[in-house]
Amino acid sequence: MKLYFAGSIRGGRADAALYARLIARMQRRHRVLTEHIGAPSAFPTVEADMTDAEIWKQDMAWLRECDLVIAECTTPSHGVGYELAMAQQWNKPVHIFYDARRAVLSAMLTGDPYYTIHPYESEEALIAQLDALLEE
Ligand code: 6K6
Repeated sequence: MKLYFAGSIRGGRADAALYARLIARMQRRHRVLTEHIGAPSAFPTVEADMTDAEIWKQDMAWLRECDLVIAECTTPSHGVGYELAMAQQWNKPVHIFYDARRAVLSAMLTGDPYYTIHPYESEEALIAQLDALLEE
């Protein structure tokens, strides 16, 4: 499958290392279109030469192309919220993961039956849920 992984960039990079581990896990059997989200630097340099308009255009093309959206939403992000709404508009299946020890999700996500929400309380539990979803 072609996966669109969404995670915070300008919303804060506290979970960037976690994103990288999740992306590596998903890449064992699937193609992750947005692998730069896990880049270790404060902001991904892969697209540093791109304007915001170019970033938006590229990301929307990948979102249209993907089979499934996986979002890690523990760190709140305007961009991820926007992507989740667009994914719904384009009828993409959306799975949202968040650390219930550290975050309370927006009611705009938990209240919308379109989204499949996966709270987790340890990284091991998160990986197990992700593997089950992707049938590893
Ligand atoms: C270079 C320097 C600063 O930012 C960059 C590159 N920025 C982005 N590159 C790729 N995707 C981005 C970028 N900014 C936002 N996105 C998309 O929005 C990603 O797909 C993320 O899932 C989401 C993050 O949004 P914010 O609001 O946290 O930035």
